[in-house]
Parts: sequence; structure tokens; C-alpha cells
Amino acid sequence: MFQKIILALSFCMLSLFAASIEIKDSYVRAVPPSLPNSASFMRILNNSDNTVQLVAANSDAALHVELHEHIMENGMMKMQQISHIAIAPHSETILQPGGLHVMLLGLKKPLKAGDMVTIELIFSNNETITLHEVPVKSVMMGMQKK
Ligand SMILES: [Cu+2]
Repeated sequence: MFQKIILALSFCMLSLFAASIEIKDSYVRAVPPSLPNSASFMRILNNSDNTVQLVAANSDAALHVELHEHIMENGMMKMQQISHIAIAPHSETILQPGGLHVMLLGLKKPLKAGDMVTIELIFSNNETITLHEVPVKSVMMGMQKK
């Protein structure tokens, strides 16, 4: 009994120390079967004293995964690949529709609401975070669902 409590406690402390980066509210946009690509959104929290960059990502749901941002060009919103997404110390960076996102290119199967995908995030401090059950949700184009 006591041993179990001590084990549980030391587990908690270990995870406290390890969590310099936390991912919250991650989800993937549901897309109709005709669309080959989708995107993932989340909040990335940096609890450390240094700026951390998200530098790469992988997913079991897509052939290629890129980091993207949206820019205005000639009055049109368009997205482009970026090399990294920075998270300032003790701060958070929000990936959301119309802004920064993790782009899923070449979907291996249609993503419908209720599905779960795995996404692996690789950071500049050599931390890798694997999100095993990222929910697929319907997101209206250009709208933020909070
Ligand atoms: Cu994109």
C-alpha cells in the first residue's frame, strides 16, 4: 500500500521535471474524402527558461508533415512552409485555423470526426513529444471553434 503511494509520488515528480514542453487542446481538422491534406492545431506551452522551437513533426495519418503559417499576399490568405515554430520561455504559442499549423500532406485515409491520429513533435531542445490520441474534429473554414 505505502509502496504504491511512494511509487505514484515519484512518478508524479518525474513527470513534473520532464514537462518543459506541454501540448494542450490538440486536434486535427476533419476533411472530406476528396481532399488529400489536413492540418493539426494545438497550444504549445514552454515551461522552461529558454526559447524552444518546434522543428519537425510526423504523423501516422499522412505521408508528409510540414510546419506552416498563413500570410496575406495580394489580399489573399495563403499558407507557406516555415522551418520552425518558436515558443518563448514561460509562454505559449497557439496553432489555430488561419494561423500557424502542423500540415498533414498526403492523407493515408480520410479523416472524419471522431477518428484519432498520432502526431509526433520534435523540438530544438531534443525533446520529442508523441501525442497518441489526437481527436479529429469538424472545423468550419476560417472559423475558430473554442
Ligand atoms: Cu498548411
